[in-house]
Amino acid sequence: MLDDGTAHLPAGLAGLSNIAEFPPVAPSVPERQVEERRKYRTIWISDVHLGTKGCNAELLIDFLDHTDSETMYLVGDIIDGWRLKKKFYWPPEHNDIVWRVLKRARRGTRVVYIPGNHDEMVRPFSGMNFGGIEIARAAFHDTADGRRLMVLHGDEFDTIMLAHRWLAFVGDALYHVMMKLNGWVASVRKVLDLPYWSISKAAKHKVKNAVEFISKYEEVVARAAGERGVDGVVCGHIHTAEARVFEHEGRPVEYWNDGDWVEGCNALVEHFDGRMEILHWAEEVARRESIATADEAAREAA
Ligand SMILES: [Mn+2]
Repeated sequence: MLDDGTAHLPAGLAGLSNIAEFPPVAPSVPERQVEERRKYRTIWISDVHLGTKGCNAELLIDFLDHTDSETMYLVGDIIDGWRLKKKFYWPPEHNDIVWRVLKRARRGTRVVYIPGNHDEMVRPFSGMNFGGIEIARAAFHDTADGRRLMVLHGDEFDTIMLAHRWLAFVGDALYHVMMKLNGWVASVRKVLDLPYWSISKAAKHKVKNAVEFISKYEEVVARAAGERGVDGVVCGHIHTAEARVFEHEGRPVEYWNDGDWVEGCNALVEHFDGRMEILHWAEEVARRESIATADEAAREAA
C-alpha cells in the first residue's frame, strides 16, 4: 500500500486527513523575514476572500511575515463562504494565512474577527472565542491618543443605500429619466417578443463601482459614526482603501477604509502615538526589492 500520509490514521478516518492536518503543523510557505518585523499598535485588514482565486495570498503572507501588532482586527470577508459554497477552492497558501493568524494570537496579539457579508456564516458565533480569536459583530477601538473608532465591515450600509434605491448615488432627475426609459425599452422589447430586461438594473450593476457610489458610501458610513458620537469609523467592504474626514454637527468624523487583498493589497495601521496610515503592500515590496537591487549593485561596484 502506498503511504499517502494517512497510514497512521485509524481505519475509516483516512478520508479525514485534511481535517486532521488543520491547522497544519508547519506552513507550506515557510515564514520569511527579509526585513525586521514592523511593529504597530494596531493592524486592520479585511476583504481577504480566502477560498477564491482573487485572494492575493502571496502578498498577504509577506505582509504577515513582516509586521506585528498588539491588536489585529480582521474586518470581514476574510473567508469567502459564498464562493466556497459554489466551488470548493482552498490552496495550501490559504491554510498558511490561517496558520499565521492563529500563531499571532498564540504569541499574544489580540485578534478580533468581525465577519462580513461573505463570511456571514461566522456571524452567529459573535461573542465567542476560537483559538484566541474573538468573534464580534462590531467593535470600538480606542487609539493611543484617545480617539474612539467604531470598527465594522460595512455591508450594513450597502443595504441602507440600496433601500434608498437610486437616490443614494444618482440624482433624482436621472432616476426618473431612467425609469421612463425603462418603461419604453420594456414595451419595445415586448413588441419584439424579447424577454424583460431592466435598463436600470443593468446600469445599477455598473454604477456600483462608480466614484459617486463610493463617495456616497463613505459619507453614509461616516454619518452613522457621527450619530453614534464616536470620532471615526474603520470599515472595509467596498475594496477601496481611503482616509477622509467628514463633519457631523460641527465635529470632525474620520472615515478609514482598510482596502482589500484582492486588488489593492492594503492594510490600515495605527502607530504607537495614535497616528494612522494606509499601507499599500505591493509598493512596500517593490521598495524593499529596489533597495536590495541597489545594495547589490553597490557591492558589485565596490
Ligand atoms: Mn463585504
